[in-house]
Amino acid sequence: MLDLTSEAALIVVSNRLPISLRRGRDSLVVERSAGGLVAALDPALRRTGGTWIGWPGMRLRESEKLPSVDEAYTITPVPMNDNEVRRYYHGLSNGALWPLFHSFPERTRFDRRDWEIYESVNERFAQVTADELTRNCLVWIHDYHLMRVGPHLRRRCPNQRIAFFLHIPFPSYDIYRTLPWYREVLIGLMACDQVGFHCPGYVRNFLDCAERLLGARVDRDKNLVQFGARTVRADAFPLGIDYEGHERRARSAPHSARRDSHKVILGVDRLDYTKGIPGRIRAFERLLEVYPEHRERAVLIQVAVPSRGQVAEYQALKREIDELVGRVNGRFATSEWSPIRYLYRSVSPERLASLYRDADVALVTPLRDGMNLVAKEFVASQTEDPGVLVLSRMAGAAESMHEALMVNPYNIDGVANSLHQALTMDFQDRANRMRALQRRERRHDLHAWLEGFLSAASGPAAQMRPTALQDFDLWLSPYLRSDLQLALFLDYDGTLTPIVSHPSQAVLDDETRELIQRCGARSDTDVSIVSGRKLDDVRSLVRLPGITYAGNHGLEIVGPGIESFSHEDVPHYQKRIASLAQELEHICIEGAWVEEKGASLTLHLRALSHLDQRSLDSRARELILEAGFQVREAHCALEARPPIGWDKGHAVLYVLRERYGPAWSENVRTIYAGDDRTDEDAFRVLSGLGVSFRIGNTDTPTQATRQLPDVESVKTLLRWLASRPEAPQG
Ligand code: GDG
Repeated sequence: MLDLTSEAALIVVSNRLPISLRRGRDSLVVERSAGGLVAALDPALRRTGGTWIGWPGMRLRESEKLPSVDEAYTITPVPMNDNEVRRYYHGLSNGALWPLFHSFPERTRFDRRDWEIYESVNERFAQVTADELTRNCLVWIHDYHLMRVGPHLRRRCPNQRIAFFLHIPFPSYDIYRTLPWYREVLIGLMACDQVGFHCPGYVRNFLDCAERLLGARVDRDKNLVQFGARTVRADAFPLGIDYEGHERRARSAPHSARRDSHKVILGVDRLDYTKGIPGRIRAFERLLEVYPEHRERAVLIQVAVPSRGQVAEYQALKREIDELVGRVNGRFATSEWSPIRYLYRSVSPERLASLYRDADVALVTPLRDGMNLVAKEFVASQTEDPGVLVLSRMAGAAESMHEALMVNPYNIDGVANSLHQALTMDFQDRANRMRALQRRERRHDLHAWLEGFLSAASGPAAQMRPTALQDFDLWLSPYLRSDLQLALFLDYDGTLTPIVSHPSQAVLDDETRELIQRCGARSDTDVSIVSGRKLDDVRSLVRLPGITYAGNHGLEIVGPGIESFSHEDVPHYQKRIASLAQELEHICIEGAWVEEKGASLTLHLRALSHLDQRSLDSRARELILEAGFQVREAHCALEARPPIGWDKGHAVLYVLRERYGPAWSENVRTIYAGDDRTDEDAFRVLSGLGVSFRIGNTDTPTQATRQLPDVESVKTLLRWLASRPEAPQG
């Protein structure tokens, strides 16, 4: 377990820093940022010390440094240029992810260029973070702006403990899958050790998406996801507020000289379409229509803090609210009373505390909200005559604040009725409800949240139970049919044997050989080994008769009942590969070596340091391309392949057509297991037609149906296939 009391043990990474910069007349001016995230994390870092990494909100000039800030922790800025702010922040984060994650797919704008900049800005955050790491620290990434930091950081620091918290909802599978980069974003979270959400419902959505869209293995009892060899824990940590701080501020906040004789209904939000402000105003209008006794007796005070003003959607929303406020005030106002007081600005914490304390009703009606802290702050600030909370069921806060009057913000009549109920509720009922709400929020406050998240994130690493036979029952039983033959394709290195430093050490163990033999001996199963190795090489390693072998990524194929295949262009490229091999050997440094494989070759880089790999890699690529071959990446290796347009996918199709005819997909079930990028060609041709497994870790999207962690789990697959009941003959 990490000790987070030690110095600099926590590194917080978020889009914005707890301070914002502004260019003053002759120097930079530092201002503290407001908002839920800062309120939550600042106390954590003050307690543990550490570093907060984020964007300072403006572009620093070359010569400018961040002014020194008297903080209990270090602040490290991540620079961004205007185009990056436009595409990463306004474009992808707030124009695509924000609406999608709040279940407004019709408001999303997907632009590939935004995505590319999002990816590169996330990589920069990862680089800055990697430079700040101290021994034994915890990196805690926040929110939807930074969902791709994980893999970039993991690549740089494979053993770093990384946690992530999402402050907004995680949408359902049906909505989430419309994101063009759904795989990349999920893989981004899979690089973390602990992922946190506000509510159990968001955790469920995330687990569903990981299972259905990535083929990850999910344990819903323990909230674990296994993706490749990584296990990620996903839990709900409902955010609380600094309860005592709000209570204290409410007790000392000034009372207005003229106590309002009206009942006050309060709304406080960033001006955002998720917050349901227009619906709230309409519900108040309906209240005045249907319950005229509230005319001249109730006012709605709506604080709307300007937000994301550059985005067209937000400008349109502002106009809509202006018009609605004008309409309702014009319709009902008298010379003594105006029904809506609309404050389009931020108010000071003291003023906010007075507003919270003196409100009779807090009207919190988001159409969707990750949590909603306003509801909680209102409750903590109710230090005098108890008021009533009217709360949207669509806010995460509704999952725990049971004593609020719950409303559906889309049902305007319903909200108006609940408002009436709140305004006319007797003292005893108000006091009972408020006491229960306060007790809960006091107990589950910000400190409890921090405690809970940090102890989970710094606790022992999660381990999923090994892949078991019952997993394959679930995944394969619905697919396989007793009246159809099974074609089983297996890659060799990394699938049947672990990746080792030299290919000659990749020897098949007896148990695996026996399992393959048992599968091959079944009358209902045909086994093929598909490898990048030379045909003779793979055949002599597996040493099993009666099965099909495809060598050299399928350029050569032999097997029972099919015509042997050797691609017609192979002899031509065989001649040219020898001279390329010589050139590559010439540039090899110690630890790198060339394996000739007939018409192709592999440059092995496994034994080199990361730095040496990169420098040799780029020189080798040039030589391979100059020689007229294609470059393919493999596990710590580069392959030179003849530009023949033939790969493992073609090989699989050749075997399937040869053996089962052109309409093979109606006559046979197909399973393919492979660990490498070269296996992606096979996954692609089988997508929708067969089941494929990608073995081991990958931080790049795969076309495979499912992920398996390791060679051991492939053995379990073989054991399941070898021992499943055989259909009676005849
Ligand atoms: C995101 C999620 C989740 C508002 N107006 C003023 C002001 N505020 C403060 C409130 C509160 C914060 O801003 C708003 O927090 P919310 O939770 O209501 O909403 P988001 O900003 O959308 O926050 C949300 C949150 O992250 C935390 O995870 O709950 O679901 O969307 O603290 O007090 N503060 C001051 N003046 C204002 O005029 N001083």
